[in-house]
Amino acid sequence: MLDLTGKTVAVLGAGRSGRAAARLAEHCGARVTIYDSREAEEAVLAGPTTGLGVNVDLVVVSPGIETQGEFVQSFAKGSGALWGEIELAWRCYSGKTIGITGTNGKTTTTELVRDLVEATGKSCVACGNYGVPLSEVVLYNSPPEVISLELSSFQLETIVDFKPDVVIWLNFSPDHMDRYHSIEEYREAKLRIFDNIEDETPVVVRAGSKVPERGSRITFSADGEADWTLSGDDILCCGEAFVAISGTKLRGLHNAENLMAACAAVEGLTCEVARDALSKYSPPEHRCELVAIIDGVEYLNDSKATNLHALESALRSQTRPTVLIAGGKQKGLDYQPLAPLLAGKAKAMITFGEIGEELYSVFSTTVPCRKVETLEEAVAAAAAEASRGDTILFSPGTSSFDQFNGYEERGRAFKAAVPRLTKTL
Ligand code: UMA
Repeated sequence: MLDLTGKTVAVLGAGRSGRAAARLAEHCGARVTIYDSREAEEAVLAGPTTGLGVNVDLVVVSPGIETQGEFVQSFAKGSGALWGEIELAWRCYSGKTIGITGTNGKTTTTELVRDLVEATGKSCVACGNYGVPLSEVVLYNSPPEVISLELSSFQLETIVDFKPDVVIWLNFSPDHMDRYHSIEEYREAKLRIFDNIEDETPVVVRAGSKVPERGSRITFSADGEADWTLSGDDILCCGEAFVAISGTKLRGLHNAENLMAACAAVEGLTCEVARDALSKYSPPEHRCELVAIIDGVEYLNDSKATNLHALESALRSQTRPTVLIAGGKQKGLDYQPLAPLLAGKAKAMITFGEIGEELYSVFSTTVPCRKVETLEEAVAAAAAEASRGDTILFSPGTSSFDQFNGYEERGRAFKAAVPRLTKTL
C-alpha cells in the first residue's frame, strides 16, 4: 500500500469517488480534507469544506471537476503532486488492471470482461466510471486479483504513472463538448490511456483506430479485416469460430464488437469457457435491451443512446426492418449526417420531445416520419408502423432531460409503455 504518513492531502469533490479517495488516503496515513466547490450536503471526515488555494502535499481530483478550472488550479499552485482518483487508487492496488475506454460500449465491455475473467477462475470486480470507484475496491478486505476498469476521459486526464496491464480502446466519436473546447482535446484526454504502457502490454483496438503504435496490438472489427471478426452469427478468432452471438442475450453489431474486445482481453480464455459464461450474461438495461417480442415485432430499449454516435451504432447494428423512435432534449447536435444511414436502415421514424420538430423537419424527406409529443405516443405510433419481422428501436440520440430525470427513467418509461400496448392490441 502507498505510504502517505504525515502527508497532507486535499481531495476535491465530495461525490462518490472523492469520498472513497479520502478514505483511501486516510488509510495510507495522510491527513485529509475534502473540499467541494458546490458544497455537497454529505459531511465526510473533516469536511466537506469550501475554500480555495490551500497548499498541501497531494491534491486528488474527482473526475467531474474540470482540471483546468479555477477550483483545481488554485490548489495545484503551490501544492505537491496533482493526481486523479484513479492514480491514487491504482498506486494502492497490486493486482492486474484491464483498462477499458471508448465513447460507447464501455459499460457492457467492462461487465463482459469481469464475467469472462471470473469464468477463468480469477476474482474480478468491475469498477471505475462503471459506478464503483477504484478507491473503494482497493479498500476491500480481499481485493480482487483482476479489475475490469471502465475509464472516462475525465478520469484519464489526471493520470500520471497509471499503467493498465491490458488496454481496450473500443471506439471514438464526439462527446462531452460541454467540458472540452474541441474534439481533439477530448481525444487527447482519452489517448492518455496509452501514455505509460510497455511494448508487451496487450492493446485491444478496433481495426483502423487512430491510436499510438504502442503495446502489442490485437484488432477486432465486425465489418473488416482484424484478428477478431464476425461471420454471420459467429465471432471468429484468427478465422476460427469462437462464440455464436445467438448463444448470448446481446444484440447488434456494436455488441458483437464489445464481445470481441472482451474475449480478446482475457488471458487463458477458451471458447468452451467463454460460451458458457456468455450464455449466462444479461446485458445492462437501456442498451439495445430486448424488452419484448409482440406479434413478431422486437422492441429494443436503447435509452442510453444520448448522442448521435450511439444512435448510429444501434441503427447500423439492426438486421431487420426497423422503426426508429428518436427524440428528447435539444443539445445543439447536428443530426443531418444520420440521413444516409436512416435511408438504408429505417422503414419509418417517430420523433418526440423537445427536439421532435427539428428531427421531423430534417428527416421527413428521407423516411416516412411522424412527430408526436410523448414517448408513450411514440411507442403507439411505432407499433402502428411495424409488421411481423420488424424491430422497433428506441434509440433517442440525445439526452432525456426535457421530459425525464435521466436515461434510466426514460428507458423504464419505454418499457412500461410496451406492455400497456399489448393490452390495447
Ligand atoms: N464538484 C465540485 N466542483 C465542480 C464539480 C463538482 O466541487 O466543479 C463536486 C460536486 O459538488 C460533488 C462532486 O464534485 O460533490 C461530484 O464529483 P464527480 O462529478 O466526480 O462525481 P462522483 O460522484 O465522484 O462520480 C464519479 C464519476 N462522475 C463523473 O465523471 C461526472 C462517475 O461517472 C463514476 O461512476 C464515479 O466517479 C465512480 O468512479 C459517472 C459519469 O457520468 C457515471 N461519467 C461520465 C460519463 O459516463 O459520461 C464521464
